[in-house]
Formats: sequence, structure tokens, C-alpha cells
Amino acid sequence: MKNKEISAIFNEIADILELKGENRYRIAAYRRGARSIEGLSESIEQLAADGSLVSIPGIGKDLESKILEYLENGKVSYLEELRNETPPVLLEMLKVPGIGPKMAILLYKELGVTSLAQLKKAAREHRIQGLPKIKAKMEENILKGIEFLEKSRGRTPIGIAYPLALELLEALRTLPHVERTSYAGSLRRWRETVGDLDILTTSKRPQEVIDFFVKMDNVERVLAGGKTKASVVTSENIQIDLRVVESESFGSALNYFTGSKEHNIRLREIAIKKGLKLNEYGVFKKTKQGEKRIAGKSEEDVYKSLGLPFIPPEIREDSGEIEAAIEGSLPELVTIDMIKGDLHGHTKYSDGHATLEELAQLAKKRGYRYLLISDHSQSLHIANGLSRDRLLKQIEEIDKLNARMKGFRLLKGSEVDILPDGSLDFDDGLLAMLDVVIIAVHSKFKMGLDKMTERVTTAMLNPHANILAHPTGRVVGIRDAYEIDMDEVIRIAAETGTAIEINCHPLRLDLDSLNARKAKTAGVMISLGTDTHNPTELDNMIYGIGTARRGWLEPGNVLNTLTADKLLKTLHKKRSRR
Ligand code: DGT
Ligand code: CA
Ligand code: CA
Repeated sequence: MKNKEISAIFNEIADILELKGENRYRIAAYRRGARSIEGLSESIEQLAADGSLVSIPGIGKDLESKILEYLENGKVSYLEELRNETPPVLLEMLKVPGIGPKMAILLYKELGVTSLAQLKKAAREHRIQGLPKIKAKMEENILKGIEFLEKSRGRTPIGIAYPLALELLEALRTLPHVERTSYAGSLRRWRETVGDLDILTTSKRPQEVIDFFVKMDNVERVLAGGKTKASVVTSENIQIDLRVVESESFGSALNYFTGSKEHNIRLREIAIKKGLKLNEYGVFKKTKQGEKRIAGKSEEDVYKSLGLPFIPPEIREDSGEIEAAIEGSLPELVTIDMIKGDLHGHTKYSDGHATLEELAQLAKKRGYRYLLISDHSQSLHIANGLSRDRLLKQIEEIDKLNARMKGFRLLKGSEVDILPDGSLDFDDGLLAMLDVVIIAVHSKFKMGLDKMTERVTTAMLNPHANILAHPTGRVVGIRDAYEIDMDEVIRIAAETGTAIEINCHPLRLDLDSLNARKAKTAGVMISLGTDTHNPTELDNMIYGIGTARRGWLEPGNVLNTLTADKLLKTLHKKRSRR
């Protein structure tokens, strides 16, 4: 599906037009096109094939021709022209979080910088804060933004890497002689970003697999090619390493290339202590004749030969899993089939793209028993937050739908803004009418550590506040967490019986796995919510599960493994507590 790529292209065109001070209606047209493509549930390729691109809201003849051009040639000449006409530093600046087109032009004109390095230097030397309309705080944010960009450059968010890996594996499986395939590396450990993608297959004819791999459509460059391995870079600038191994070695190769390196080192030490040799080809024992392979076909065998139970890939970070495996105290990690419902969803009432009924049907179709409707609250104007009256109307509509649906229930909720003073955006009387209340920060991110911690913990004291959503506000590769003392937030969550969300959007994954593990230790329940704004985003549950598993979470730590009745009973204990 190329929807994301095309929506990014239209946004970039809009950005550059804005830099050039072009007509604002034209700019708005591209932004609108980008937004509606982002919200589509069908693939743009399919719509193009059906000749129905112009039926997408905001897509006229002009944008249609650009989509068709991209689908055909992999580029849009108009954008290439625009890029060529624009000083590269401006294009780079647009990638810095916190710098929009207006700010970029100002910095460019006033400072005369021609690279991000120069801009960084200017910020360090405090030459930015004196400029018209620029405060000291902005200078600090620009500096942070550049450092953030430098840090995240080169790593691919899991939301891009995972679908790419699945596509690739599917293509490789069509080859004759390919039997087993898997992704490995940091992706299999479900890290939130991957440095490169590691893919393994077995085949008796490795050269055929390698030839196919290096000639795939989206391969831009071949970095290295051999008889059994190759590395390529895709047109989206993602490196993929492929290794073709023999069936007898698949398990040990999978184990080796899944890592982490630190985990591998510990395993090798254990092997050596047992007088064994462990490498990517297998586990070997010395004999009079030389050496004999005693394991390698499957990962389970490899661990078994070392006297260990199977350790799930997500926790192979040498952060206690080896000790737990030796002691027999490994966690029984939560799995996606244990999930009975999704606990965060938006509809057309606020800024979502689906109706209540559409979302309910989709959730039911994927086997869920419930879905929490949590549209935004009144203060969040940019997201079309619901007034009291509209929320009451939604509650009524949900009751009617629930009366009609069998074996499935929409839970009535709201994603209520935590206002800067820590109070909630709806009164307690209204909150008491809801099944589940999500609370979240959507404004004033830069209050500083103490004030933000106080704001959030104050909100958690409200007896109706059930789930704290995306508690640090970070967006992977785009925006760092705001300053907040998560240890204190987790402590108050445990004390008040407030659950904390792992937001499953692949760019949020907030809580992250480290904080999720802390929450588990403190006895805090975790809620998994996709925060779906369009129907395809219900699929993002898998990323939340990956993060939960990396955080050592077991089914008993996760609200979504409960039936709706049990879930409400658990959450409502808080109401009678005070
Ligand atoms: P990434 O790509 O930076 O997100 O992280 P990984 O973990 O995917 O790292 P990568 O692609 O460099 O290597 C894949 C796996 O191969 C890694 O997790 C463990 C294994 N590996 C690579 N280099 C070494 C090494 O020097 N020693 C050991 N023991 N294992 C290694
Ligand atoms: Ca890797
Ligand atoms: Ca690699």
C-alpha cells in the first residue's frame, strides 16, 4: 500500500509551496489531499486501478495525475522540481521537529545558514533568540529538535519495518525450494525502531534466492552480494540483510541473528561452561572424530541443549531473562489472541474517520467482544472535541447500537483532556455516566518536570479517571517525551487504582517497554489502545502487544484480557474508594 508515501509527498509539496509563499488555497488543497489519503482504508493502488481516484474527497484531476505518475515511475516530477528550486537547508529544516515553513524561512533569511550544522552552532551561540518573533525558549527547542533528528536518523520506525518485512517474506515464500522464512534482529525483538532489517530463509538453492532478492522492485542499491547472503538498500532508504541457511541451521541462525548481541554473549558463555560450542550454524559437542551438531534445527532445541527453557525474542536483552530462565521464573507473556477488545477509539464525532457502527462492526469482525469509544473532550477544538450535549447524544446512540448487537459491546467513554491545572475537561456528573474514562494531556507540553508531574498526578486522583493515555507524549523519531516524572506517575497510579495505557500507534508506543515493566512491578494495570482514527488502525494492536511483551507483561497485567464485565468491575473499584 503506497498511501503513506503519497500523503507524505503531498505534505512535502505543501511545505515547499509554503516556503515559497505561494497561494494559500493551493497549499490547503495539497494538505487536504494528504489528509484524505492518510485516512483511506483501501489501497491507493486499487483505487487507481479502478479509475476512482477522483472520488476521494480533495483529489481532483491535478492531484490524480501526480498519484498516477508516482505509481508508475516512483516519483513526482513536480516535487523533484520544487526540491531542486529550494535551498537544501530549508528542506532539512522542515524535518526538524518544531520548525515549520514560516520559521524555516525566517531562520534562513536572518542567519544565512546553509546547513543544519550551522543552524545548530547558531543556536548554541544564542544567535537565534535575538531574532524578531523568536523567544529564548524557541532557540532551546530548535537545538533539541536538531539533536533529536541526529539521534533518530538512520533508524526506521517499526510501523514501516514490520509491514515491509511481511511483504518480503511473502514474496520469498513464492520461490521454489524456500521452506522456512523469518524476520530476525531488532524487529523480532519488537524494538520501536530498527537499524536494518534482518531476514532469514532456508533453501537448497541459495543463489536463486539471492538473485531474486537483489532484483526486487524497490531495491535501490546492492551493498553486498554473495552466495548465501546479500545486503540491499530500498528506495525508502532501509537496509535489508538477507541470509540463506541450511535447514539444519535455521534455529541457531534465527537465534544468532535475532540477538540481542548482549543476549547472545550470555548464551555463548553458558555453552562454553557446558563444554559446547554455539554459533549461527548450531550447537556442537567435541567428539573423538571432531565435532557433532547436537542442536540447530529449531530455536527450542538450541535453548534446550543449553539446559534452558525457550526465551521469547522480545525479552532477549540481557535484562534479567537469562537469570529468570535458569531459575525457572520466566514470565508467561501476554499474546494477541488473549486480547478481548480495544480500549481507545475515535469516531466521526471527533477526529476519526469511521462512524460508531462501522467501528463496532470492524471490531466485532476481528473477534473482539468490546471496543471503547473515546472521542475527544470539549476543550480540544483542533480535534473537534465533543461538547456535553454531543457526548450525551453519543451515549444514546451507543445504547441503541448495543441493544441491536449480539456478543459485542461498545463501551461508552471519552478521552478527556487533563487541563493545565490538573482538573478534567468534563464534570464528575457527566464522567459518572461513562463506562470508562481515559485522561490525557494534549496541550501545554512544556510546563517543566514538576508542574507536569503535578498536573497529571492531580488528574489521576479523580475517582472517575480510569486510564492515563499516552502518558509521556513522545512520538518516535519526531518528538521527545515531555518532562514528567514517570516513577511518581506510576506510584500514584498504583496508589489510586488508575490504569496506564500502552498506546499502540507505532509512532507512540507510549508507555514504552521500560516504563511498562516498571508499571508491572508496581502492580499497575496496563490498557492497550490503538487510538484508532481510521479503520485500518485497529491493526496496530500488534505493536502494543510487542511493546507489552518487551515489558515482560503477563495476561494478568493487561486490562484487555478481561471480559467487559470484569474490566468494568476492576476499573469501577476506584469510584467507591473515595
Ligand atoms: P538494529 O539493526 O541496530 O536495530 O539491531 P539488531 O539487533 O537487529 O542488530 P544487527 O542488525 O546489527 O544484527 C542482528 C543480530 O545479529 C544482532 O541482534 C545479534 C547478532 N550479531 C550481530 N553482530 C554480532 C556480534 O558481534 N556478536 C554477537 N554475539 N552477535 C552479533
Ligand atoms: Ca537489524
Ligand atoms: Ca543486520
